[in-house]
Amino acid sequence: MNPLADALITPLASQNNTVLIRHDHKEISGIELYLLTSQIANVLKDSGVEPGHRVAMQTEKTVEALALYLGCLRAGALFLPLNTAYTPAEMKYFIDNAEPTVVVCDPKSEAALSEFTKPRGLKLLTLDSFGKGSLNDQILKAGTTFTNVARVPDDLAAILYTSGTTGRSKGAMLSHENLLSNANSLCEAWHFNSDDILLHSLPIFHVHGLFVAINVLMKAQGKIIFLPKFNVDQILEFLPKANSMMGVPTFYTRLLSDGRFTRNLTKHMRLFVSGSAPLLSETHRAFETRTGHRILERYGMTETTMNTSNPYDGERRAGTVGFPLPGVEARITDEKTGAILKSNEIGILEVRGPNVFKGYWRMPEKTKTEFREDGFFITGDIAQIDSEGYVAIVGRAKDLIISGGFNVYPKEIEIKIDALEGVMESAVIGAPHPDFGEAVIAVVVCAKGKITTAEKIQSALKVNLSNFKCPKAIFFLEGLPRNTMGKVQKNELRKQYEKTFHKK
Ligand code: MCA
Ligand code: AMP
Repeated sequence: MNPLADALITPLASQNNTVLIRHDHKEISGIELYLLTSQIANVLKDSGVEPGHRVAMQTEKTVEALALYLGCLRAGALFLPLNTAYTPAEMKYFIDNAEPTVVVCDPKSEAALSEFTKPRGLKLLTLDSFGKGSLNDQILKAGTTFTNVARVPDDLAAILYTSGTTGRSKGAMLSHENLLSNANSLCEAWHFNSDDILLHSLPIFHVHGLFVAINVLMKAQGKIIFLPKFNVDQILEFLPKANSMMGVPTFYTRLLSDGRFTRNLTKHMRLFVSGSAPLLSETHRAFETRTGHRILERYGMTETTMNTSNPYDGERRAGTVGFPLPGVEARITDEKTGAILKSNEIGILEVRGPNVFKGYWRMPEKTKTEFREDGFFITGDIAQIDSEGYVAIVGRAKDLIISGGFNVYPKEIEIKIDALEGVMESAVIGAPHPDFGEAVIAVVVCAKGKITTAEKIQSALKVNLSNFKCPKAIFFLEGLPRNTMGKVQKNELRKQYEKTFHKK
């Protein structure tokens, strides 16, 4: 038994029909993809990967990268996908923390990454955006049969890093059961079956693109139009071939701002799903007015995969994330006392179910503080459940910015800004942004008698920090607003700078 491989990968072996359609229109059959996963599982085994070992990947989105995920499942390894925007300095932390046996990277970052993979004796393989590189060289020489490594539902399948309020990233450990139970629930909830063709333009290094989109379509044995990234022209080109799409709100606002995205173009579509960040009610309404489709919004987290979803058949209510998925329990508690609140009361959202992760990698103490004694996981999202059971996310207790679906924890950036020459302190906040929903801005106080500039700060940050985390605007103040306890009043700053990205 290998729960995920049995459910998602084994059926490919007898699928002669197309399962993936690439951006260049090349079609890949189930059998071809299955063969590739066998070869990759053999490459991993020959590279010393044993069950439970980690395999890290920071590459562009290719069929080979997807097959690496599937090959890891078959080999009993833990897949560790990493954002392509991470700089080598950021990558070093993940590699030190997760200690993968194999790291697969883009050839462009091979030299930088080998500086720390080599001394640690880790195997570094490359995979470029055309699927070529040293991983592919080994694939070509590898055996084409592989017997899946046996796994039980509680065994880990993946580690996905999520940043934290302390600025240190934590690896969320997800088991076979976590991922499979969610894929099963979503297939049922969203009526996916083998007739479906999903337009896939999300990255595959996060839960949304990988475990929601890929696992669900593979479980349903549907087809995936597998695009390297979100690009409006490409979406418009492939929409007529698809019947469903999943995306972050930025995808939908970008499509709406293009006149070619019409009711006619979307009339054959069965489903549009949104998640990872709040979908504004105005976007929900504008989408319906333009296309006649009501976007189905759902809610999840790296630690839990999907928790709630608006109904497929019932009312998809704008501004809500629907009902808990089958098997998932949700409740609202008082942030300070932990007391369970009644319907319509606002508090912290807690969830429990087979989807909830096994804890943070090598952080047992941190894991403990995020769970209640009765097994509920404290999400850190502020929510409300109405008398009909609809969950609405109304805010966040955690200091988190979600920009275009990517999470940014202010602390990580504040630490970096505060360490710069001429800076006394800083506060990093999110400001409403027409494209990204929220964008990162920094408010900086210069050190006494010293002066620095926004340009200096930007260029210093860009050396080691992912682009999406770098502030899109920097402001200077004489001092940060604080309450009587000395805590920085970020709400005041958010109000002061809320119009930063307003369209003129
Ligand atoms: C790119 N940039 C960004 C972002 N993406 N800045 C802030 N936020 C971003 N998300 C930077 C670029 O580096 C560039 O910087 C500038 O902004 C303009 O980039 P642009 O070309 O417009 O961006 P893009 O390449 O088109 O990407 C935008 C995107 C992408 C398509 C929205 O960010 C994306 O695919 N987001 C999806 C994220 C996602 O999958 N999240 C799911 C997480 P410069 O000008 O300096 O070069 S999973 C999750 O949250 C949970 C579990 C859930 O519920 O799903
Ligand atoms: P991550 O840790 O990257 O998985 O991000 C999870 C966070 O994204 C959640 O805790 C929420 O704050 C947010 N999120 C995901 N989906 C939604 C949604 N539909 N509406 C509002 N926030 C969301």
